[in-house]
Amino acid sequence: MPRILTIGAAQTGPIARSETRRDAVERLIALLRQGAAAGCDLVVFPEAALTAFFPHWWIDDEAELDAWFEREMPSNETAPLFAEARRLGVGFHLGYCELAEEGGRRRRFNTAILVGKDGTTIGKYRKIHLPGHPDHQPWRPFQNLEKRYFETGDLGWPAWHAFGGVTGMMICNDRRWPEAWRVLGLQVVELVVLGYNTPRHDPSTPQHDRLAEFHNALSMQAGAYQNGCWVVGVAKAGTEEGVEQIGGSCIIAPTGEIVAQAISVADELVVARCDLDLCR
Ligand code: CDT
Repeated sequence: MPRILTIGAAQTGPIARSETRRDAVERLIALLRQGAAAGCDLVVFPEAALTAFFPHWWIDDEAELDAWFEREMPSNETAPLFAEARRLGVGFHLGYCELAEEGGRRRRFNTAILVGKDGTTIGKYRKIHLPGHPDHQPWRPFQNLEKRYFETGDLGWPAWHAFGGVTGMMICNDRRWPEAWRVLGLQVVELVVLGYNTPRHDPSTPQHDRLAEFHNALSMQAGAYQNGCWVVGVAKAGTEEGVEQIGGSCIIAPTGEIVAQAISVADELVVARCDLDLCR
């Protein structure tokens, strides 16, 4: 008996600095509805899907920085996404920036959650491989300040029995590192979902700019093939506040083959019927 899971990769185009959470959530709900109409069990959204990717800017005012983070999930602004998921009976994966009060201190993480068809949160992952630099480097055309704005994730790479299989999460830069895949592979993961914000231009290695899409696909296709799992990788794509980000959101079979791929750098849903038994 095949174990078919219909999955939507819900790429978004850029989110403007001026766009509110409500605006962003409306766009995500529109994609979720398209997913429901296409029979999706699960819709996968990008990394930091609720705002522009602010680590590209130097921010030294704490209150200004905090404004880019979510203090609770769901919140008043994001609750409609959870409610719509429950109404439609479609699960989702969402990346967002998390401000937590833990152990008597404020902690900031680049976080993703997996939400079930009933709108309840199944699991949370906090990004471990934070790229970039912790200091202001004005020579760059844009910054990459994840090492400044986020703590290293402290939840490991758990896998959950969810959506009829074993499901794990990564976030963006994690996909480039073998141990992220292997920790999940050793848990016999059948589906890895991840979002990314990947600039085409890397100021520290501009000779790699021409390889941005290749390295994205290479990392995810190799991870799928070497660990015998489905992979869904979803971009926030297009030119966002002057930074060009790659698209290429795709769904990859355990053979390493891409079975569905976005063709735009805008809001776009691509769907595939994924047989989890192919992982065997
Ligand atoms: N968001 C994120 O992790 N971006 C990084 C940029 C690295 S520059 C090569 C990524 O891995 O895509």
